[in-house]
Amino acid sequence: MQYNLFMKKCIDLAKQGEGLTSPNPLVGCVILDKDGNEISTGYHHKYGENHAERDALFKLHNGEEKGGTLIVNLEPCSHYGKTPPCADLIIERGLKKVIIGMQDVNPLVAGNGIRKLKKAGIEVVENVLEDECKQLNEIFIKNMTKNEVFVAIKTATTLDGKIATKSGSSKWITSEKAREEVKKIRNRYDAILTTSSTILADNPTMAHRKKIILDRKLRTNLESPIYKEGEIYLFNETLDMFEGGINFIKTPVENEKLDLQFILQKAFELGIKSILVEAGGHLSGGILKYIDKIYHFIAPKITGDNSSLSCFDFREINDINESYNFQIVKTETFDPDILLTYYPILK
Ligand code: AOF
Ligand code: ZN
Repeated sequence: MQYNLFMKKCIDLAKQGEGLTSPNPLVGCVILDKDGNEISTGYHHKYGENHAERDALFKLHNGEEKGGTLIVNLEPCSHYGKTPPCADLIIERGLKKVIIGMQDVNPLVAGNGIRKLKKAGIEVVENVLEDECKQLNEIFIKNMTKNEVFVAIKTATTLDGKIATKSGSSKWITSEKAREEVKKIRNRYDAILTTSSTILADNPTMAHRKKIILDRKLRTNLESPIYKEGEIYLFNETLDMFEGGINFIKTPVENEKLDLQFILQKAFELGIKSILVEAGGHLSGGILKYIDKIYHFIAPKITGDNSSLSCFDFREINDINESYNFQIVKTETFDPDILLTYYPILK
């Protein structure tokens, strides 16, 4: 039997939890009865709530899952966390077969769930749509395997890679449709990150639960709209305190710039597992060496101005071999703009 379609469904179900499950993974689950008919679905709704497998199984009461198949994008857990092990529940409920997208990278699980199922005589099929499942949980994977925050950049440029004209006029480079997509992308990240330069130039609101603001010399007005809602982490070179609802975090400075590595490390310690950078060319350029992913909207416009601002503005290179290299994994259209999604290729 081909399980790809069911696994795709698990991924789609899992995405309903986007923005709500951090630091836990996105997980979806489909259950088939012994004849292969779909009888239940579930997903991990929110951090601390039932795991996907439990969510799907708890909808069934008459034992119709007995002898059936459970499909899930992440290995069922084997540990007692906020809930008892899903592997135990699957065994108890008498399922015969379990189809898994990827092994859990959480060291508490890491293959133990699969071993438990097999020991109980359940047939396990592994690595179905593994690449897609890994991409779905790329944040969780980086957090668990590297103990580091996942960092993405969102930028919006003209065809010639400019984010603004030299007078700074930039606010609406992309269309309404593209901006709607930006809201969805933001929602996947624990925090957005921006800089004093962007606040001073655009005075944006950037609606989000958590906001990281880099303002070395505390130049921004704390009454600006961006400070009005969400948890604020204000990285700067002098103050270290909590006041007026703002976490001021004193940050080391190098070459007149806040130390980005310190900031990312500190954010992770504060429980921020993923960051979407939405700033100008200097920060996007400076942070390039730490990033995991880029969302690049391109509007069909040309400013044709040599002194317009570039989206990644960080150094001069003379040799093309010194460039950062990327792999483009997706091209989408948000008419009339496009969105390129790409990952760095490590040299
Ligand atoms: C989830 N949802 O659907 C699955 C998870 O803190 P706990 O007790 O909820 O456990 C979290 C761990 O459980 C998580 O790191 C992952 O290893 C495993 N599987 N977690 O939040 C789920 N299946
Ligand atoms: Zn579980």
